[in-house]
Amino acid sequence: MPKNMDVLPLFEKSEITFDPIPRFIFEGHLGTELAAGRLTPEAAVGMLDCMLGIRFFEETVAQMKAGKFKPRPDFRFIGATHLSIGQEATAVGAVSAIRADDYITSTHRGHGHSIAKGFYSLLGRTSDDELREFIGDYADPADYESLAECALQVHLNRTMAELLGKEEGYCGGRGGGMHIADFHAGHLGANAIVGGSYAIAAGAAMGCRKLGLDRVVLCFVGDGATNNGICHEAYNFACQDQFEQGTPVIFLVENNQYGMTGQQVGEVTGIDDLAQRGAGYNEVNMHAEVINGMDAVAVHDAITRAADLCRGGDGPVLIESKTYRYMGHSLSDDCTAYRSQSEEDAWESIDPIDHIKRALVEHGVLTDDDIVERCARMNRRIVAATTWAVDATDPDPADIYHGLWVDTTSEGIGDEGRTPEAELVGEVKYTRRDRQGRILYRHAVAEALMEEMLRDRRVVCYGEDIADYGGAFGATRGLIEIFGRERVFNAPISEAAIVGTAAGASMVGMRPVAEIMYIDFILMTMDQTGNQLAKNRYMFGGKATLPAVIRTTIGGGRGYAGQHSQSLEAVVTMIPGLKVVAPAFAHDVKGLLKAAIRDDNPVIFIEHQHCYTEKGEVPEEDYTIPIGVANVVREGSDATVIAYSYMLLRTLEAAEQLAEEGIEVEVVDPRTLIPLDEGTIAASVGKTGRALVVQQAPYIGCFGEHIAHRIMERCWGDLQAPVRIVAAHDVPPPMAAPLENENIPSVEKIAERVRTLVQE
Ligand SMILES: Cc1ncc(C[n+]2csc(CCOP(=O)(O)OP(=O)(O)O)c2C)c(N)n1
Ligand SMILES: [Mg+2]
Repeated sequence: MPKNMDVLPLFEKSEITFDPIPRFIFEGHLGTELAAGRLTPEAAVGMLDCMLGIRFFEETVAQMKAGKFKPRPDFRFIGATHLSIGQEATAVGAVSAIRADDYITSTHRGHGHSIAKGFYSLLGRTSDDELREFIGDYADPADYESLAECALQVHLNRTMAELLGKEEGYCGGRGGGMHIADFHAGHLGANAIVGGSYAIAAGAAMGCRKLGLDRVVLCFVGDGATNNGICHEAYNFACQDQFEQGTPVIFLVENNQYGMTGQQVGEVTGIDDLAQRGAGYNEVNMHAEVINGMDAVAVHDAITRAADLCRGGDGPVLIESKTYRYMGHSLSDDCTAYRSQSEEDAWESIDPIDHIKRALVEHGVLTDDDIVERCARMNRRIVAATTWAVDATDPDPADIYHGLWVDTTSEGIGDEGRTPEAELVGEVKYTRRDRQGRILYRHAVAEALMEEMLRDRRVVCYGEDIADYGGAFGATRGLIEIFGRERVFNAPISEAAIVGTAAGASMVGMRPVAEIMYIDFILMTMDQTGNQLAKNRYMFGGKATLPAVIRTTIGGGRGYAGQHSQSLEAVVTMIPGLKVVAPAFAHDVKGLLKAAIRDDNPVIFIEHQHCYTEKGEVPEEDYTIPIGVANVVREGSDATVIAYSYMLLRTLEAAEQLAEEGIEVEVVDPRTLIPLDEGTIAASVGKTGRALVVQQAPYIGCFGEHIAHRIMERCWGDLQAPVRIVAAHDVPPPMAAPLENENIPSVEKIAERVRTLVQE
């Protein structure tokens, strides 16, 4: 399907121009907002309360760190102490301007974001039932003057409990303060990887739009994060022209002037305002603007307008909020090495809390006495929350696996999830079978995708060149003709954003299938794959569900050398939280890909470029193959060979040769590496007493070592020889044919290794 426009060679003299990017255009104040009805007096008081909550909460963290929390003087705080004192107006002004059902992503300096999102989501819960549901068993409403007051206390208690690593914390103490998430409140998670949440937010926003949810994602990031590659990938991803209805994400850069110590202006960037970056990504400068982050009312104004733009289909929006952290990067940093007293004084003289207090009195909303009373009250809440959290339950070490995997799937979705006929842009077509009912492995991949996209509207496919072109290996060919560009689209060459957006989209209810062309490029995605996709469920106490599939390929044997021929499965198998599947046959690839798409855990699905052109019998019907179940492909009694992906095909050829010599090899295909079906492998080795693992990756640190080790642990008494491994050499894949042939295990090498094994 050709694209909608031709790109013609037009070389007329002209210049590229940018519209100006506004700075500090808000000229109002609390009075103007109250008069215009853009803020109610209650909302303004809520801003003060929420800012006080953040400040007292963080001051209490500092007290605990110093062993000076009076009610529990012996308690020693462990964990990170990135305080946002000074920045409260940005968190509160922004979160108060979005809806309770909107989402946020946050940072390592995220206490303020969490407190504010929970606070405002409770304000959005108006019914008693909703409040009671939130309170649960965490408190007795009878002890409080109102349900709302009780719910607020529970929110503060559970936030502090998470910082202290307690079971009652929002994430059961698995994440702590740097990885707190609160799914009641649409808080998709704080991120201790600087910039880590950029693509999660863009993906969540894309997901909201595709799911027809009228929601906005507010992505908090620091100034330091804007210099990380993922920032640029995420800005571009969110701005793509092909997303005609925009991406409803607000990137809110909290510019507190420093990374850890690197100064944004004059040192680690070449620009004075990070909003300027918006000009690089779309024709409207991402609606970028610079705002006064020390004034909650100004922040509220900007984010209200930004959310309106997003909901109206004009997102994304980039807002730079100028602010300042009063304390060090963490409590172990006293700041004197890199910033001056006069600079600190200048910012502290425009303190956001003093500012709103003055404004509330000036505009007759509160009296000085009211403010004293509100401060005392919030202080009592924070002391109560901290005492409660210190006394809360330590997680039981026996529960260490809690939250790693989810055991649900989308099996039961039924007809309501189906793609309506009217949404199809072309005819549903199966690949024509040959006389033996066979099709190519790559056709089986496409067929699995087609069936799952029909079955479940939430499934979308994207990746580099996967749309009109059908992917570098033709495995997605034909899908765009059936589902159109809304469901099958090309991604920019932004591997990290491809994986990160898939993670984010899956967290809001999509079931994305994203493609990374070669597994070599997965190294470009390592933060998104290893720190985000893999960990978000566990770190968030088992609350997040990430039903995303990352399809990728292994190749080799074509002279593509070091960066296009690796077998990097061990890079993903070593990260807990990812399922890893590597089928060799057309029948398996279809059944397993369908199972992977239905699985509610993230799956790295590894196809093999040499298998794409192999034929197999594949039924033209809906079937799945369970993840985590190995297949005894050939029975034998003399030795067990465990091989997966393309190495399985070579092993089967070797087994044929060996059979002619009278050596009967049992061949086991694990099909899934994580979870590994150790039982089937152990049963086979128990029978044959000898095991050889064959794989295409280099020897050191390979997944085959893990298989070999598990065999030794489980089958020690039955083994008649050491478990052996046939692997590539410990070199990057070389280009020259003789070297590459030497490197990738050949049929002859496998057969020879079995011959010696059976004699050991
Ligand atoms: C990818 C990554 N690099 C470095 C760090 C170490 N680190 C933690 S916070 C931080 C500074 C981040 O600066 P910024 O984004 O401006 O946020 P701020 O701390 O100012 O809130 C650094 C360098 C990290 N956590 N992640
Ligand atoms: Mg910073």
